[in-house]
Amino acid sequence: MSAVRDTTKERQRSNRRGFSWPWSWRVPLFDEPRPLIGYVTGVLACYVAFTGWEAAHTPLIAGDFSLFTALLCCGAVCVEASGRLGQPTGVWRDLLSAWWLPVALLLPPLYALAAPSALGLLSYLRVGRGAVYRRVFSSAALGLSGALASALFRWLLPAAPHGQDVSWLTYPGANAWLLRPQPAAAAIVCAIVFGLLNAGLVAVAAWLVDPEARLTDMLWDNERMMLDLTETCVGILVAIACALSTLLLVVALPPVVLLQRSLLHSQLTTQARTDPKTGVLNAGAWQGEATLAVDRARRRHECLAVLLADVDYFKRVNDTYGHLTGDAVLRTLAAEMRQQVRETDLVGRFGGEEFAIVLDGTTAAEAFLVAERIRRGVGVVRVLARDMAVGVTVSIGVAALGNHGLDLGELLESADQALYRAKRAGRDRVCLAGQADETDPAGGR
Ligand code: GH3
Ligand code: MG
Ligand code: MG
Repeated sequence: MSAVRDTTKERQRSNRRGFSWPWSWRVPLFDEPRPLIGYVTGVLACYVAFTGWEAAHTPLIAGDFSLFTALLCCGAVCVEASGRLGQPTGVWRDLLSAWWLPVALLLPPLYALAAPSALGLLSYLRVGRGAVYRRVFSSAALGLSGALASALFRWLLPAAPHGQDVSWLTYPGANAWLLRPQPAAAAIVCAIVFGLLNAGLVAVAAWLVDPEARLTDMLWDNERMMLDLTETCVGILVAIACALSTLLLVVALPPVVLLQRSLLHSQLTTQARTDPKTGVLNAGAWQGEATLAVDRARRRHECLAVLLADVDYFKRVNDTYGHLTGDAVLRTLAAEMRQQVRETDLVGRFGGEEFAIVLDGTTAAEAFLVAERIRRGVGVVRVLARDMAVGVTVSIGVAALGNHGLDLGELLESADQALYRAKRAGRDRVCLAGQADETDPAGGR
């Protein structure tokens, strides 16, 4: 305990001087769950051992080294060009694999091991700091995946003419053999292996941080699959350009930089619209989206409903189990609400422990049933705290466009009044706006 406190003090002192001492880096990793510490250490040990072995067995050749430097410079331009936009917090994606893949396919595994560490260090110094062990781990995971893809490529094509001391400016390029059908097919297979290995290594680490989450959910996510596919395709195209002539990197660089910047921009935009605690829309973003949805429904004479949900006796949860457990409960509730509605419905955090939902194309009666489903779903989810399962209930007010209001403001007011009635009637229930308690379709329950 005292060691942790001392190191934290040291970190505070060193931060004041604007410099972070290496020994303060150990704190975040050693605060993590033991299985994660073991896993990260194991991956790093494999990385070091593989790098040592490759360094001892790879002849250093001028042509290889120049190509490696050219690809690293392109990656560095990408880091610099996107760095000015800032960096999203938490897990975020970049398109740097566009440069790892050519390194893995065109050069021996040693270079694939070294490239992510070199650019990872640059990105750490130039863009953002964050937890060092995460950066080191992701560089090691990328390096190992790239090196294994590179070794596989060489195993599939034993005649691959690598390791010749060629001028890297020659045309047709020293690696033009890669464009023949068989090597091209092998390159695509290795690119897929590279992507899968890296995703697998990272997903296991994420699962060890949050064992409640399903490993398959971490691996199969539509958005992530699209990004992985784009990254792999861009990487293959850059490798092909590079195989023709390294000079073509000048042509490949601008579109990759632009893609990288737009990817980062979209992640920053999503983050600015998301409530960090619960992962649903924040109040401002919800308000904006909800106003558009209500206006659209009114123009098209379509139905739409708004739900306002408030957690019952939430203060007691905080008072009994602490605010961190309260936060975990809010996160779980938000996930449950998201799961109970369609992808297109808008779920937002309206206030502290209040959530608002817009249901497109939904009548008052249908919205009431959805609200009931949410109420029941929330009633059965539990969060573990001090070995106890903490559960809460919600009260929900429902208002429908046309029946209870003509714009978002009126709908929210009606839903709020219905919510107030639900609270007064005993909580853990749904009330429809404009109805007396006894006439609620569910009979107040
Ligand atoms: P009621 O059934 O009448 O809604 O009772 P309640 O205790 O939920 O209502 P009240 O408005 O008195 O308390 C809301 C509590 O929600 C108080 C506040 O500390 C807590 N809260 C608001 N935002 C957060 C948050 O982000 N995290 C945590 N842990 N608690 C929060
Ligand atoms: Mg409440
Ligand atoms: Mg409240």
